[in-house]
Amino acid sequence: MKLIVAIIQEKDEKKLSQAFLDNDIRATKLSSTGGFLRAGNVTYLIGIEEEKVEDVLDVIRISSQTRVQFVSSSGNLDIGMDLTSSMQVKVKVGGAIVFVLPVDSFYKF
Ligand code: 2BA
Repeated sequence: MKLIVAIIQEKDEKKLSQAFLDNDIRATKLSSTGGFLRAGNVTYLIGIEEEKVEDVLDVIRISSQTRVQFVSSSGNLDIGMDLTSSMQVKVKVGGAIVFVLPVDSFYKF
């Protein structure tokens, strides 16, 4: 068995949760926050048999989009003055960040 940890964007959550239901994939949804953008995202925990891992990855891949966001970043202008300006930095987010971990044991009591 494997544990898939998938961090996805909130905008993809509805589509992905429906895809999990349609494909009979059991998942637990956690609300999470990106450490860099400090924006909400969603983390799924999915316990799955090893031979079905690729199927789950396909479902996540199909449901997750890459998006571009702009974040403000402060920078100093080197023109001999104590002047600080705010710059917009382009950041490409996602589609999904996925970890596949081994599971030693699985119990359901
Ligand atoms: P955030 O940490 O909010 O990062 C959002 C996006 O900002 C990232 O997209 C990446 O393009 C950029 N970014 C992150 N850290 C950066 C840095 N130090 N310098 C420059 N740009 C940076 P993704 O890579 O698609 O990540 C989306 C979200 O997935 C992240 O949100 C974070 O919540 C999670 N994540 C990404 N990599 C991770 C990792 N190695 N471990 C745990 N969580 C991760």
